[in-house]
Parts: sequence; C-alpha cells; structure tokens
Amino acid sequence: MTDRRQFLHTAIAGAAAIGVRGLRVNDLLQDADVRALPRPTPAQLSWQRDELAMFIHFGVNTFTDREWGDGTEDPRIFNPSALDARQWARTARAAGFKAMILTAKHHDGFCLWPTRTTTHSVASSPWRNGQGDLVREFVDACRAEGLKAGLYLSPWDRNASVYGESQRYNDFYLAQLTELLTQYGTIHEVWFDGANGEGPNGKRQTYDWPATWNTVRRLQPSAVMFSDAGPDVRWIGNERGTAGITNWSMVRPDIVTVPGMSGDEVMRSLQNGDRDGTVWRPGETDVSIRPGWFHHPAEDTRVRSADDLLQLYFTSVGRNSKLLLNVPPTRDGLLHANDVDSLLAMQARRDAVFAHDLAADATHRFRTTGARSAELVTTLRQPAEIGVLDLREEIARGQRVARYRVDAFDGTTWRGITRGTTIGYRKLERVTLGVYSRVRVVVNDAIASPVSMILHCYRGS
Ligand code: FUL
Repeated sequence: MTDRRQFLHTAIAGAAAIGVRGLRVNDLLQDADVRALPRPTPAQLSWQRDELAMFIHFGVNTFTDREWGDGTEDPRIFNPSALDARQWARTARAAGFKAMILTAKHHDGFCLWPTRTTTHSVASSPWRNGQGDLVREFVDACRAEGLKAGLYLSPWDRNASVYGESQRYNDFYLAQLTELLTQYGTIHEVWFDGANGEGPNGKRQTYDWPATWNTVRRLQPSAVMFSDAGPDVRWIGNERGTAGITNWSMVRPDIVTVPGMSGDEVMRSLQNGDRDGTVWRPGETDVSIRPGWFHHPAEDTRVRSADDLLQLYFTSVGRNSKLLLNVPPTRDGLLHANDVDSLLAMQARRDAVFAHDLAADATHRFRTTGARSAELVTTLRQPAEIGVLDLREEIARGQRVARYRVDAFDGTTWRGITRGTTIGYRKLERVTLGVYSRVRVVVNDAIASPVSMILHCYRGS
C-alpha cells in the first residue's frame, strides 16, 4: 500500500471510529484511488477524441526534392504556382480529419511566414511577390473548414547564424515561437521534434526546453505540446504508424525528460507508456502517406492505398493513440490527386466499416467482480455476424484496464475470440467473422477499480 493510501486508511478508520456522520469508507477509498490516477486535461481529451490530424510538410525541400535542406537554399526557389491551403483543408475535412499541423519552419531554417527574426523566409521569395504569409493562409483555411490549426517549429536550424551560440539562438527561437503564437489566433498543437544536428558554423545547440514549454503555456494555454518528452502528448517512438499493442496514456516523466533521447527504456516508454506512470501523456503516431515527409514527384506512384490507411487507423487510433498522417503538397502548392483519392477512399472504407453498430440497441450489463476485475456482458437484439470489436474506457476518469479477454456466445457455447492488455480511449480489434448473440468482456487485471466500458461491434470487411 502506498503511503498516501495508508494515510487515508488510517484517517478514514479514525473518522469512522469517532462516528463522523455521512462518511462512507468505501466511497472515500474509491475516491482516493481515482484521485491518485493521472487523468487528461480538457485539451488532451479533445486532442484524443479528434483521432485524425493531417501533417503538412512543405517548404524549400519541396522545390529541391530533398528531405532535409542544409540551410543554404536560395529563398527564390520557393514559388508554388497555385498554392491553395483551402484545398488542403477541404480534403482533410472531407477525409474525416479534425486538425492540421504545418511545418512553419523545418531544419533548413526557411520560415513560411514573414518573420522579423531572419530574412530567410517567404518575404525573400517570389511567391505572392514577397508579400505572402503561408502560416496566415494555413490558419485561415483551417478555420474556414472547421479544423484545428497546429504548427511545427523545428528547433534544429541549419541556416541561423546564431545556431550553436547558446542563449543567442534560444532567444532567436523563442522570438520565432512568440510570433507564431501571438499573431495567428488560437493554435491547438505545437509540435517539437528532437533533431539536434550542427548549424552553419558546425556547432550544436543546447535547446532550452523549459523556456520553450513555458512560452507556449503562457501564450497559448489551451494548446497541447508534442515532443518525445511531451509535456502534453508524446511521440509514439517510430514513424511506421504503429502504436504499442500495450499502450498506456500515462508515463513516468523521469524516463524521457527531453526530446531526442535514445535507448531501449526510452523507446519502450514511448511505445507502451508506463503502467505506473504518474503523468497523463498519450502517444501521437506520426507517419507519412508516402515514403518521404516532403513531396517528391518520383513517389507519386507510391502513395499508400485506402486499405493501408485504414490499417494505420487500426494500429494508431485503434491502439489508444492518435494518427498524425502526413500529406505533403506538391510544388504547385496543392495536394496531389493520388493522395486525395486515397484519403477519400479511406474515409469511404471507414464509413463502411463503422456505419452500423450491431450493439447499438443491445443491452449492456457491467459489474465489477473484484477490486481489480470486472465484466461487461452485451446481449444483442438478434444474432449478428461480428468481425470488428471497438472497446472504450471512459478515459476522463483515467486509464485502468491492464488485461482483458473477450468471449462470444454462438448460441451453443462461449468461445474466446480475442484477448489483450490495455484499452484506453479506443481499442479496435479485427476478430474472425462469426455469428454471435452475446459478447462478454472479462477484465482480469486493472490498475484501479474498473469503471464502465463501452463496446461497439461491427461486421467489418
Ligand atoms: C523528424 C524530422 O527530421 C523529419 O524530417 C520529419 O519532419 C519528422 C516528422 O520529424 O524529426
């Protein structure tokens, strides 16, 4: 028993002994349990419920056909002939996305807004006669389509002459961040990667993460911050689109303390979270629709198919994560037709799979069977062919389930159809197609008393 629980036990027993009216020992103990569990903030909760965000990698690399610019690019190469951020946003919305995140600055240091901190920006390009502001067009497009806007500001800057000059670069970086967070209205997510290479003078920079995070909190208090080390949402540990099969939304903050750390323990904590974690920091799964993050004409035929994208949805959102899918605009400044087609086809596939919840009019009976166990029995109105299970915990009250099994009744016998570890926001499972009249979720282990869960069943395809 933890000191805190021991203390509560003693205090409650004492209170009971002296006859404090209305004090119910079990209620208080359960409440103590609940309060000890990390829980999401409203911003983290709505971030997770959005499920899908679109990542937009765009900049000088789009014009040099590279993945990482070296900072020597001439701003005059940046000249998208038909740029239309509304086309990105319309596509995102039509494909079921709720947010977009733009690379305001990538490692090459080229800024997509007319910053006062450097001339290495759109202001030195021929695009819109040097009068353009892509961050502005991006946030306006997001708002027009009802999407949340997010920005990525790479701390690694291969152009800035002050990079590697300790405080001077940190001041420069915070000035850029301040422009982005004060001139463009509400920003919902601020994205920090951990890359930390050499700058133009061969020096490396020590980033000031506390000052960076404080600046975001101060200027955009309801934004979530992404990085390996959060503080609000964490990297899932790979760029393949797969969250851990076991995936806790809690982490131990002493394992990944700053972005860019490596090692087995770091990777395990990013992929799986920590059962005994004390901080709510759910994982975000970033992956590209193409092999590269930036657009390369040679990859136009290597766009992920709708089925592939649906599979990514299962291995990210369906494993208690969020999918941040990168779709890079072309040199014209538009999403390529192949990418748009795949996205819309994925949305059609998703609609088809999740259109008809076979358990919508079922009866659900949930009961705890012990301190750390529970059972949910769902009785369908009539037997139905089930191929996809959709399990959800009420994460506003924390994440609790650590091990479960699902059985289904085929009219004669109960058979085990799947088993797993964590559930969290959403656990999507494909199971062998079968006709069942009842489904039973048995929770055998949990880190706190399980609270009611939700089960949806689909035929799938
Ligand atoms: C990484 C970068 O190095 C890649 O270019 C890309 O932006 C990816 C999302 O983050 O840190």
